[in-house]
Amino acid sequence: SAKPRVAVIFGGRSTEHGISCVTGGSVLNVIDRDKYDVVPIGIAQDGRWVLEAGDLDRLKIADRVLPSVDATLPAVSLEQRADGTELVFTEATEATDVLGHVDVVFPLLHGPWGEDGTLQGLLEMAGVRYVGAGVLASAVSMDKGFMKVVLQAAGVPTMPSIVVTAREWARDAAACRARSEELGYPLFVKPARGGSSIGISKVHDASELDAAIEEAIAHDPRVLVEGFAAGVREIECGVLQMPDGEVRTSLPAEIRIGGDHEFYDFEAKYLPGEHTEIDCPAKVDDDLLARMQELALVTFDAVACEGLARVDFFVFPDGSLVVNELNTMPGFTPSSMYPQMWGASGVDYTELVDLLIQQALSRSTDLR
Ligand code: G1L
Repeated sequence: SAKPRVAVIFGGRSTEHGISCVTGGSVLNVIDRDKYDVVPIGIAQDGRWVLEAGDLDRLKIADRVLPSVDATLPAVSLEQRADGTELVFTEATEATDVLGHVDVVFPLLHGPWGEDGTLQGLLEMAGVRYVGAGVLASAVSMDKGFMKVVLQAAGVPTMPSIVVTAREWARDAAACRARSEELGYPLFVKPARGGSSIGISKVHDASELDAAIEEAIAHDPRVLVEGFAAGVREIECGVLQMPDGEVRTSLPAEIRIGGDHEFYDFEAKYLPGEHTEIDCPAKVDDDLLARMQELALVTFDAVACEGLARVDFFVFPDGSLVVNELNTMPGFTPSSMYPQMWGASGVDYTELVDLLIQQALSRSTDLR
């Protein structure tokens, strides 16, 4: 058939395997089957690639348990064929080519081997198009330390920070402590990579610094020590590239953290309602809105992002802005912030998924 074939890839070897499966289920649920041929591909927790069945009910939270990819499903593999530059998915258990060429991949994978540019690199090598950010933008925005370097070079305001590596810490912890303390307490200490909030601590004084750095090093040998922004509003903005290449920004949303949560941590993120409140759209005046949307675009371009991004800001009481992070793979269920912000801006979830696929299909597979 002439329908473009879309492979939705989800699961993966990450702590957010289950979230990724739920997201895969949501995306698969809204892709128009009259317009696209859809191939659901799961990556099991052990890294095996399998062909998922058409049954999408399985990819839902049931009795508070997240779904996972079943490694015993038929295995699929990628094969580069002499007759074409496109990716070929071949069911490994049979000689027949069951899937054939794939026109575009929708990669829903978090953390290492997914969000960090590695899957994107595999797809580039195979000459297959994919939704979202490319290799460099994915890798840079995954690493909070390198992200700062790029944003600062582009003149984008960020919170002051330093990077401490495991090697520097082992060689001269006192020097690392001194560099950290120049930022002033309280501090945030975070593993440089890793999307979720695991390994992050808020450090109130010198007595807590060593443990926080060691905890973060246990998750990543590169650690970001960052100044803490007290009394700021946390506001986010969606960026979406249209199939014609134009880049648009959404209305922003605000996260208000309550209770005993000192920041938007893992629990606050995944148990919404209990600890956080979301204002979507955020209550911002026209001036703040315009500055935020402009800075979101500058940030998107600074990392040469493509397709989509969620840009997270801190807004100081005087109205000044800093960029906290750019997320190339934001939460993407219908109730997640990014789809909600586009919903408030007139683009519903079904249309959002379609626009992202169309944008990816419009790309060239030549050197770019
Ligand atoms: F493909 C997109 F659009 F670029 C994309 C990819 C991945 C959007 C959003 C996500 N998000 C996720 O995969 C996840 C946050 C659900 C991973 Cl656990």
